[in-house]
Amino acid sequence: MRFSTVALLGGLASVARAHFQLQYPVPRGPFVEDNEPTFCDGYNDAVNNRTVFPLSNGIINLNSEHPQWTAGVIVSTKADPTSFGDFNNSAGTYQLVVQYFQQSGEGKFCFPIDLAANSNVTGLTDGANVTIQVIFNGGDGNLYQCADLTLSGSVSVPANATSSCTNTTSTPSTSSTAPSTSQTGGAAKGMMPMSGFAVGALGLALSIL
Ligand SMILES: [Cu+2]
Repeated sequence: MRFSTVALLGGLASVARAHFQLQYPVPRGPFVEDNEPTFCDGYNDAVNNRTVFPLSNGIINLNSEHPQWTAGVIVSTKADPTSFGDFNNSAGTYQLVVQYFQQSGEGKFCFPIDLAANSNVTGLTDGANVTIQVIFNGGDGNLYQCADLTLSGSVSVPANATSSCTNTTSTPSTSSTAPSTSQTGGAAKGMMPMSGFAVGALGLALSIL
Protein backbone atom coordinates (compact mmCIF):
# COMPACT_ATOMS: atom_id res chain seq x y z
CA MET A 1 0.00 0.00 0.00
CA ARG A 2 2.68 2.43 1.04
CA PHE A 3 4.87 1.30 -1.86
CA SER A 4 2.14 1.88 -4.44
CA THR A 5 1.67 5.41 -3.15
CA VAL A 6 5.33 6.15 -3.54
CA ALA A 7 5.33 4.68 -7.04
CA LEU A 8 2.34 6.79 -8.00
CA LEU A 9 3.85 9.99 -6.68
CA GLY A 10 7.10 9.08 -8.38
CA GLY A 11 5.18 8.77 -11.59
CA LEU A 12 3.70 12.21 -11.10
CA ALA A 13 7.13 13.67 -10.48
CA SER A 14 8.44 12.26 -13.74
CA VAL A 15 5.47 13.71 -15.62
CA ALA A 16 6.21 17.10 -14.16
CA ARG A 17 9.80 16.87 -15.32
CA ALA A 18 8.90 15.76 -18.85
CA HIS A 19 9.08 19.25 -20.37
CA PHE A 20 7.57 19.24 -23.89
CA GLN A 21 7.65 16.97 -26.91
CA LEU A 22 7.42 18.08 -30.52
CA GLN A 23 4.73 16.00 -32.26
CA TYR A 24 4.69 17.51 -35.75
CA PRO A 25 6.88 17.93 -37.63
CA VAL A 26 8.85 15.02 -36.21
CA PRO A 27 11.98 16.03 -34.29
CA ARG A 28 15.53 15.03 -35.22
CA GLY A 29 15.42 12.05 -32.88
CA PRO A 30 13.42 10.49 -30.06
CA PHE A 31 12.74 12.81 -27.13
CA VAL A 32 15.55 12.72 -24.53
CA GLU A 33 14.31 14.51 -21.45
CA ASP A 34 17.71 15.20 -19.91
CA ASN A 35 19.04 16.71 -23.14
CA GLU A 36 16.15 19.04 -23.84
CA PRO A 37 17.81 22.04 -22.17
CA THR A 38 20.54 21.76 -24.82
CA PHE A 39 20.71 22.52 -28.55
CA CYS A 40 18.18 20.48 -30.54
CA ASP A 41 17.52 18.13 -27.59
CA GLY A 42 21.09 16.89 -27.93
CA TYR A 43 20.86 16.01 -31.63
CA ASN A 44 23.62 18.07 -33.19
CA ASP A 45 23.30 17.10 -36.84
CA ALA A 46 20.57 17.31 -39.46
CA VAL A 47 18.88 14.06 -40.44
CA ASN A 48 18.42 12.70 -43.95
CA ASN A 49 14.74 11.82 -43.65
CA ARG A 50 13.43 15.37 -43.68
CA THR A 51 9.77 16.22 -43.32
CA VAL A 52 8.34 17.77 -46.49
CA PHE A 53 6.70 20.76 -44.87
CA PRO A 54 4.31 23.44 -46.14
CA LEU A 55 6.04 26.64 -47.16
CA SER A 56 2.84 28.48 -46.18
CA ASN A 57 0.13 27.67 -43.64
CA GLY A 58 2.14 25.14 -41.67
CA ILE A 59 1.26 23.90 -38.21
CA ILE A 60 3.38 22.88 -35.26
CA ASN A 61 1.96 20.40 -32.77
CA LEU A 62 3.67 20.04 -29.41
CA ASN A 63 2.79 18.27 -26.20
CA SER A 64 3.24 20.48 -23.15
CA GLU A 65 3.79 18.83 -19.80
CA HIS A 66 3.80 22.22 -18.10
CA PRO A 67 0.64 24.15 -17.17
CA GLN A 68 2.06 27.58 -18.06
CA TRP A 69 4.54 28.04 -20.85
CA THR A 70 6.07 30.26 -23.48
CA ALA A 71 7.14 29.11 -26.94
CA GLY A 72 8.64 30.50 -30.10
CA VAL A 73 10.28 29.08 -33.24
CA ILE A 74 13.55 29.97 -34.93
CA VAL A 75 14.81 28.82 -38.31
CA SER A 76 18.15 28.06 -39.93
CA THR A 77 18.62 27.87 -43.67
CA LYS A 78 21.98 26.12 -43.31
CA ALA A 79 22.20 22.58 -44.66
CA ASP A 80 23.40 21.20 -41.34
CA PRO A 81 22.93 23.66 -38.50
CA THR A 82 24.92 22.42 -35.53
CA SER A 83 24.81 25.36 -33.13
CA PHE A 84 22.52 28.15 -31.96
CA GLY A 85 24.60 30.58 -33.99
CA ASP A 86 23.48 28.81 -37.15
CA PHE A 87 19.98 30.13 -36.41
CA ASN A 88 21.16 33.73 -36.36
CA ASN A 89 20.74 36.38 -39.02
CA SER A 90 23.62 38.58 -40.14
CA ALA A 91 22.93 40.89 -37.21
CA GLY A 92 23.58 38.05 -34.79
CA THR A 93 20.05 37.50 -33.52
CA TYR A 94 17.72 34.53 -33.90
CA GLN A 95 15.70 34.28 -37.09
CA LEU A 96 12.39 34.16 -35.25
CA VAL A 97 9.59 32.81 -37.45
CA VAL A 98 6.99 32.30 -34.73
CA GLN A 99 7.01 35.13 -32.22
CA TYR A 100 7.15 34.08 -28.58
CA PHE A 101 3.69 33.55 -27.15
CA GLN A 102 2.38 32.59 -23.75
CA GLN A 103 -0.06 29.76 -23.25
CA SER A 104 -1.68 27.94 -20.37
CA GLY A 105 -2.68 24.30 -20.37
CA GLU A 106 -1.04 20.92 -20.72
CA GLY A 107 -1.48 18.47 -23.57
CA LYS A 108 -1.08 18.66 -27.32
CA PHE A 109 -1.26 22.18 -28.67
CA CYS A 110 -1.18 23.32 -32.30
CA PHE A 111 -0.14 26.72 -33.55
CA PRO A 112 0.41 28.15 -37.03
CA ILE A 113 3.76 28.75 -38.71
CA ASP A 114 3.86 30.57 -42.03
CA LEU A 115 7.45 30.43 -43.19
CA ALA A 116 6.82 32.17 -46.52
CA ALA A 117 5.47 35.20 -44.67
CA ASN A 118 8.89 35.90 -43.12
CA SER A 119 10.29 38.25 -45.71
CA ASN A 120 13.11 39.18 -43.32
CA VAL A 121 14.58 35.68 -43.65
CA THR A 122 16.11 34.79 -47.00
CA GLY A 123 16.11 31.23 -48.28
CA LEU A 124 12.64 30.15 -47.18
CA THR A 125 11.61 29.00 -50.64
CA ASP A 126 10.04 26.02 -52.36
CA GLY A 127 12.42 23.06 -52.18
CA ALA A 128 14.75 24.57 -49.59
CA ASN A 129 16.22 22.41 -46.83
CA VAL A 130 15.81 24.26 -43.54
CA THR A 131 15.72 23.44 -39.84
CA ILE A 132 13.30 24.81 -37.30
CA GLN A 133 14.02 24.87 -33.59
CA VAL A 134 11.19 25.18 -31.08
CA ILE A 135 12.15 27.12 -27.97
CA PHE A 136 9.90 26.32 -25.02
CA ASN A 137 9.95 27.45 -21.42
CA GLY A 138 7.54 26.00 -18.88
CA GLY A 139 9.25 27.48 -15.86
CA ASP A 140 12.29 25.22 -15.60
CA GLY A 141 14.51 26.90 -18.19
CA ASN A 142 14.65 27.02 -21.95
CA LEU A 143 14.07 23.73 -23.77
CA TYR A 144 14.82 22.94 -27.40
CA GLN A 145 13.70 20.52 -30.10
CA CYS A 146 14.58 20.65 -33.80
CA ALA A 147 12.99 19.37 -36.99
CA ASP A 148 14.74 19.15 -40.35
CA LEU A 149 12.45 20.11 -43.22
CA THR A 150 12.25 20.37 -46.96
CA LEU A 151 9.87 23.22 -47.76
CA SER A 152 7.20 22.67 -50.36
CA GLY A 153 4.66 24.97 -51.95
CA SER A 154 2.44 22.07 -52.92
CA VAL A 155 1.85 20.12 -49.70
CA SER A 156 -0.37 20.85 -46.75
CA VAL A 157 -0.31 19.63 -43.17
CA PRO A 158 -1.62 16.04 -42.98
CA ALA A 159 -4.85 15.76 -40.99
CA ASN A 160 -3.42 13.24 -38.56
CA ALA A 161 -0.71 15.70 -37.57
CA THR A 162 -3.23 17.99 -35.92
CA SER A 163 -6.10 15.68 -34.99
CA SER A 164 -4.74 15.29 -31.46
CA CYS A 165 -4.65 19.01 -30.74
CA THR A 166 -6.46 20.04 -27.60
CA ASN A 167 -6.96 23.63 -28.73
CA THR A 168 -8.82 25.17 -31.60
CA THR A 169 -6.06 27.37 -32.97
CA SER A 170 -6.74 28.10 -36.61
CA THR A 171 -5.84 24.96 -38.48
CA PRO A 172 -5.77 26.06 -42.12
CA SER A 173 -8.60 24.08 -43.64
CA THR A 174 -7.98 22.79 -47.10
CA SER A 175 -10.78 23.49 -49.54
CA SER A 176 -11.59 19.81 -49.99
CA THR A 177 -12.22 19.08 -46.33
CA ALA A 178 -14.75 21.24 -44.56
CA PRO A 179 -14.08 21.79 -40.87
CA SER A 180 -16.94 19.53 -39.87
CA THR A 181 -15.52 18.76 -36.45
CA SER A 182 -15.68 22.35 -35.33
CA GLN A 183 -15.18 22.62 -31.62
CA THR A 184 -17.09 25.10 -29.55
CA GLY A 185 -15.97 27.20 -26.66
CA GLY A 186 -12.79 29.04 -25.86
CA ALA A 187 -9.47 27.68 -26.95
CA ALA A 188 -7.66 27.88 -23.65
CA LYS A 189 -10.44 26.68 -21.38
CA GLY A 190 -10.82 23.12 -22.52
CA MET A 191 -7.19 22.18 -22.88
CA MET A 192 -6.01 20.81 -19.57
CA PRO A 193 -6.47 17.03 -19.84
CA MET A 194 -3.18 16.21 -18.14
CA SER A 195 -3.94 18.59 -15.30
CA GLY A 196 -7.20 16.79 -14.74
CA PHE A 197 -5.36 13.50 -14.77
CA ALA A 198 -2.73 14.76 -12.35
CA VAL A 199 -5.37 16.03 -9.94
CA GLY A 200 -7.22 12.75 -10.19
CA ALA A 201 -4.07 10.74 -9.62
CA LEU A 202 -3.13 12.88 -6.67
CA GLY A 203 -6.59 12.37 -5.20
CA LEU A 204 -6.14 8.64 -5.65
CA ALA A 205 -2.75 8.75 -3.97
CA LEU A 206 -4.18 10.68 -1.04
CA SER A 207 -7.07 8.27 -0.68
CA ILE A 208 -4.60 5.38 -0.54
CA LEU A 209 -2.76 7.13 2.27
CU1 LIG B 1 10.13 20.89 -17.88
